[in-house]
Order: sequence, then structure tokens, then C-alpha cells
Amino acid sequence: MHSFFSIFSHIYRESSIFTKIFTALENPKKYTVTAALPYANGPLHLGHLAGAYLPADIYVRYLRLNKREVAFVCGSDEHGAAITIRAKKEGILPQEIVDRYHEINKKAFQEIGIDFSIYDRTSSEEHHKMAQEFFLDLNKKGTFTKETTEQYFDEENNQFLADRYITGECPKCQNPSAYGDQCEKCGSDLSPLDLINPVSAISGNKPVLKETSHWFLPMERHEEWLTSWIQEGTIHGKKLHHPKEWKNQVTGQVMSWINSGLKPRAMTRDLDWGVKVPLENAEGKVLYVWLDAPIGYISATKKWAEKEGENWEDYWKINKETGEAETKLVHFIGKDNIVFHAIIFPILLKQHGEYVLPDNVPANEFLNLEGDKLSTSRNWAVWLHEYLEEFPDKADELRYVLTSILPENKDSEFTWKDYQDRVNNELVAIFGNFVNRVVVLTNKYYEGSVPVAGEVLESDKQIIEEVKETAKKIGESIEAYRFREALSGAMNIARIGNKYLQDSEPWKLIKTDPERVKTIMKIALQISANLAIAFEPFMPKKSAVLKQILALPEAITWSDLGSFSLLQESQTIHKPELLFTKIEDKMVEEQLAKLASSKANNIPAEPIKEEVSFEDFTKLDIRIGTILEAEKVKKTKKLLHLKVDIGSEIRTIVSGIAESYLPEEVVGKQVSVLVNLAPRAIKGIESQGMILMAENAEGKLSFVHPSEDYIKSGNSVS
Ligand code: B3M
Ligand code: ZN
Repeated sequence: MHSFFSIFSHIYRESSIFTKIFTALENPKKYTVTAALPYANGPLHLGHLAGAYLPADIYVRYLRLNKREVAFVCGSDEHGAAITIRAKKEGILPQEIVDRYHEINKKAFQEIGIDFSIYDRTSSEEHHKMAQEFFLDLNKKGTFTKETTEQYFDEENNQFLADRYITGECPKCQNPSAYGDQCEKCGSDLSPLDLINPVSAISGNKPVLKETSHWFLPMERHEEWLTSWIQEGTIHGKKLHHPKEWKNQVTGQVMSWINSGLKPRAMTRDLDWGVKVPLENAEGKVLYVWLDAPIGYISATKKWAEKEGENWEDYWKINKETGEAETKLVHFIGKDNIVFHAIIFPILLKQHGEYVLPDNVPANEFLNLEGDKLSTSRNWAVWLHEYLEEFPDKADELRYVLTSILPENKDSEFTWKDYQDRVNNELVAIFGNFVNRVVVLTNKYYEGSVPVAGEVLESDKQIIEEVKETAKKIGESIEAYRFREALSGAMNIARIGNKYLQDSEPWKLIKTDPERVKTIMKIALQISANLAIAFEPFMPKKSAVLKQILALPEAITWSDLGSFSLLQESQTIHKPELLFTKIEDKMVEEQLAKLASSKANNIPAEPIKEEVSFEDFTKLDIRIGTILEAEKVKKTKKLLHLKVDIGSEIRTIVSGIAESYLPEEVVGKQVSVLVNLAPRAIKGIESQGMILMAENAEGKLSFVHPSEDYIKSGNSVS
């Protein structure tokens, strides 16, 4: 029986369909879905996939299954300092770097099944042209101010240093290797002038300050409308989106920026790699990468539309006659890109005047790997192209596991053990097992022909109802950007099916009541067909295999989900084929070993310290000593109290090596000692020198020994 409330909400929903005004807000004609353009300076890893591309692809596949018109655009971000710095390091041209990674990443996206309408690139001529036109248009409208400021300059390389070209100590968290635009440790947004002890990332030199002029975006002028747009979803009273549909962390981050006061931000840079500033007296200046990259979404759409015979403006611009947005613009990104997509790009779009604003920016948090932050520089990652090379037939397994753990509202973690558990206990044991039983039994009992059902019992009806209810919610979850919830709904259909077979045991009943078995098998077949639809956005390849096994028509769509007449009586299905295979312990062990070796080989690249003169260096008196006695300093973890023979005398030294060496291990060892360091009291003991140590990535220490035994205590090191 229906409760009063459910009847009421049913009527309410039905009638609201008729009272709706057809604006993009409720019923868009088109969808423009973007996924952050990855920098073409390195390969993609699982963090990228879980941050933006996988959720975007699931959303788009769902829309396409619903026959909606979608432009799903992405491409390589080929400008910015990360690329030129990498090129300089490898001694090749930036173009060679972007050519290499554009191809690697494009291929990896294809193989993992991210089905972009177009995967473009920002080094293309068309993109440069569109970005320049956009800039000129805004400049004409007075969007920018031109200002002369002092910026760091590398005299050796004759180059200004912005953003990533400069490193130094973060003033907020003291991270010694913060960048000129951001500290990756504490997440603070920085400007180069904030850094303590700035160093040029190109030469390692201390930079000097020099005057230069740039075009700035005075973001503070836009605080008022941004606030109402973010908080109410309205601009000048016009409703543009439902702020409740936005994730709290996105709205929260944007509001915290606005509340701490927006500031002017330079939109151009002194560089020779990027989109040239198309104005006079702008020699050697390019557009800021964060101005040109989002315009890449538009130039990619244009290129795609021209090929498809569509009008790109339908996917970006407000309808001139009605003044309404007819497309729903959604930006899928990781949380480090929120300000660019929810503040800066919307300012630019609104200033232009003809463009729609994003309906949503469903940013994800970060994915961690085996207890540590993913990091390209430390090689702490599972690289997508490597995974696909090693496991070419396991793309969908990875999609499944990552979707189950998407960092939708908080950071989450990928581990190989969890990957194995989810594949074995869910895909193999539930989904695969259910489908396989259904197909095997249908072939065995009926030679693959869908049986004619007899009486449908109350218990069958309940199962059918459960599947229908579960199926309905999957789409609702996807539209609300809750992909984990949607996936678990799809898996629940498999669970319902599995339990149905488990409870009704057709393999036993076949001897006593073959007519009843026909009904059970027919229902189980329909559930299998539903699984092929429900899993299509998440595991497109597996879904295609299942459709093929069940001989389902190609034309099947999302609106067929929940139907129990997907397979017709007497139609035949094909022979069984295993959808999933078990992940063996060996695979997990090998992957963990691979990660362990990358950890051991990768010492975080510490910036090189400030240059010293030879005279300064010779002030250090370093000599070989031999440790004579050692004991732990009481009530400390790290300290050993040592007596060291330095040839001319015996010194007392307190050394922080107790976590790497036991006292008895060090006696008799030759070590390098800085003997003219001013004495210092440590835990009440006067330490008269310092033992030099090497340190690995995990903080484990090692003595620095002479390698030949003719070196004796007191010999000097220089
Ligand atoms: N390439 C930043 C990133 O990969 C940048 C995104 C551009 S989206 C327009 O994190
Ligand atoms: Zn910091």
C-alpha cells in the first residue's frame, strides 16, 4: 500500500512536469561537459582518473544512453611553466614534450574508455586564434587593467620568473619547496613575492626584482555578483542554477576565497611559450595559462562541431532571442582547480556577455595511494598507460574499483589489496557469478532459448519490484553527481539476482518442478539484461560483452532499464563466457613490490641551497674519526652519546642516529666529523663536533665512510 506521502509526492512530481518552464535550468536542450585539460608534461595516473575523467565519462555515457545531445570536450593543456621547465631539464623543445605526452595520454584515455567527443590540444593554431580573440574582446570591454610591478628576474637566463619558475619557503607552513603560485604542502595560494629565500627554478640562482607591465584581472570588482551566483544560484535575480546541487566543499572553497577578498591577478606572463598577447608593446608576453586553458574547452567544442556539422555556439552561448541558456555546462575537475573554474573562468565568460555560466562544478577531492599522497615527482603513482599495458583486458575492473572509491566528498585511498577484494568479492563472486549461472543454465536446460514463463508468484513480483526500484535510483544518483551511490545501486541489482537464484535453487528444482524453473530462469535472464544496461556507464566494455552474450538489441537505452521484457520468449542467447576472472595474490604482490622500489629510488628533489664561495667551504674542517664508545642518551629516542677519536684528540659528540644504529653497531666505525663546529650543549652534554650522515627518502641515516683502509683517524676531508 502507498503511504500518503508517497502518493502525494507522486502526484506532485507528475504535475511538475507540465508546469515546468523549459529553460536550461530544468530541461536543457544540450549538455556541454568538460573535463580538466591535463598538462601534457607527464603521463596520467589513477588520481587524475578518479578526480575528473571517470566521473565525467560516467555522466556523459548516462546522458548519451538517454539520447541527450552532449559535447564532451577535453584535450592537452600544452602551455604553462610545468612544460617548459620539463623541456629545459631534458634539453629538448617544449613542443617535443607536449607531442610525446599528448599521444600517450590520448591513447590511455581511449583504452580506459573515456569517450570524449574530442580530445584536442591547446598548442593548435585554432586554439591560439580563439584565445587571442577572447582576450581582445575582453580587453576592449575594459575587463583588464594594465599595471607595472616588480617581478623576480633570473639574470643568468635573462628571464622573468612567475609561478612555477620560482621556488622558496612557504610563509604559512615553512615547506622549503613551495612554488611561486602555490604551496602544494598546505594548499595556500601564493605569489612569488611571498616566498622566503626565493630561488630560480631554472638556474638555482637568487633572483633580482625588475619592473615589468602586465594585464591584470581585477577580480575584486566581481565579488558581489559572484557571491549571489554561488550562494543563491542567481545573478540580478535571474535563476541560473540550484546551489543545493553543488558540493559543499566547492561552494565552501569559493566563498572562502571571496570572503578573504579577491585581488587583481595577472593574466599575462613574460614567456616565449604560450599564446602570444595580440597587442602592440606586448613583445615577449603570452597569456597566463589559466586564461588560455579553459578557452581550450571552447576551441575544442568548435573543432568538434565543425566536423559533426553542428553549431558550436549552441553549446556555449545564450540564445540571443530568448536570453536563456539552452545548454547545461558542467565542469569536472579536481579540487585544486576549483577557483579557476568557479571564479576566474566565470568572470571571463560573464564579461564576454554571450556565454553561459557553469551549471555545476562537481569537483572531486584527492585520491591517495597505499597510505601516501600521489606524486608525479616522487614517482608515487599507478600510471594509467602502464596499467593498461600490463592488464589490457582489465580496463573495466579498474573503472569499477575507482568508481567505488571516488573521492567525491573527501579524500579516499587506492590500495592493491582493496582492488583485489573488490574484483574478487564483487565482480567475480556476485555480478560474474550470477550472470554466468543464468547463461550456463539457460544453455543447459533450454539450449540457449529464453523459456516461456508460467505463473509469476508473489515472491517473484517482489524481486521484480526491487529491481525496478533500485534501477530507478541509479539515474537519479548519476544526475546528482553521486557516482559511488549509483554504482552500488547497479551492483545491488546483481546482488538481488544472485540471492534470487540462491534462494530458489533452480538446479535442484529442475528435477521436481521444471515448469517453475522456466519462470525463475526467465526472470533471472531479464535481471541479467538489466545489468547490461545498468553497468554500461561504469563498465562499457563488460556491458557490451554481456549484451552480446544475451543477444540484446544494440538500440537498447537507459529508458529500458527496469523493464522485464528485454528478452523475448524463445529468442536464443549465446554460449557462456566469463565476464571477470579472479585477481591472484601474485599480482598484488608484484604491484606492491613495484611501488616499494619506486619509493626506495626516489628521494624528493630538494632544491639546491644557495651558492657558497670556495673560501666559505674551506672554513669547514672535516676529518675522519673512529667511534670508540657509544651509549643512548637517557630519555631520548634519537640521540647517541659518542666518544670519537679524531687523531689529535678524543671528542664527545651527541649525534641523532639512534633510530638508524644501535650503540654496539657503531663502535669501531670510521666516520666523517665536522670538528670546528662551535660546541653546543645537548641534553646537558657538551657536543664537540658533528658526524656527517647521508639520509634516504624514509629518513634512514648512514655514515659517510672512507672507502679505503689507508685512511686513518685524523685524516682530513676536503
Ligand atoms: N592543466 C591544471 C591541472 O592539470 C590544468 C587544468 C586546466 S583545465 C582548463 O591540474
Ligand atoms: Zn605551505
